[in-house]
Amino acid sequence: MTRTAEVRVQARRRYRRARDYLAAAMIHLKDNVLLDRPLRRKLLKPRPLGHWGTCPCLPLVYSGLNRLVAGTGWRTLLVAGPGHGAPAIHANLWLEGTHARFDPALSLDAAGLAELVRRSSWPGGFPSHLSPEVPGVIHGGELGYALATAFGAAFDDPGLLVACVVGDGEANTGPTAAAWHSPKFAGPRDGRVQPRI
Ligand SMILES: Cc1ncc(C[n+]2csc(CCOP(=O)(O)OP(=O)(O)O)c2C)c(N)n1
Repeated sequence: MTRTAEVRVQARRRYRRARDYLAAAMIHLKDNVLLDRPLRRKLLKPRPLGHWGTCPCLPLVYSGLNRLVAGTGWRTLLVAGPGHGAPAIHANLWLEGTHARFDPALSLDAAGLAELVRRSSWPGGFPSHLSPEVPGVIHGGELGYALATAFGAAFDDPGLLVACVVGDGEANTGPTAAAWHSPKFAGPRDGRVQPRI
């Protein structure tokens, strides 16, 4: 591996560790996000909303798409179905500086980091699911409509690249079962969808 390639791989590993740590911290920590004090029970959120399981997957897709957008400028939409994946998306929004651009309290420093972590799963903080008040998010909250939304966006705009992640819980919903039939409605000028399971 060349030196440049090695540096890139290392950078991607560091980014992955940072965003995964941030998502876990958002779910569980009230404070002490830099872990510069001993971790005590009173620093943990008593009733975390959601779970860690879905968090490593979503950023993998998110940062892969980011790379594509940065390299090609391709118009892209990510439809994030997993209901408990909000911390993972927030972690990316914070690391890339989008949060700070729209809300100075979420600055790219220790104070902004503490605020990001405090707001997750906390009264008056972020909603537990992604919602339109989060920068870049246009819809969210109710489980079942990710696949239908993705098909609709792709049919409507053949030049738009749409990636859609559906969780196992959402896959059990009626709207998702119906959405698998969407290609039957595609006309000759509509965008195409290539599902991958
Ligand atoms: C219509 C509807 N029913 C129930 C819920 C509550 N709910 C939120 S997330 C979730 C589980 C989602 O499971 P999955 O799709 O596997 O996503 P993950 O848990 O991995 O985030 C449920 C039932 C909801 N948001 N909308």
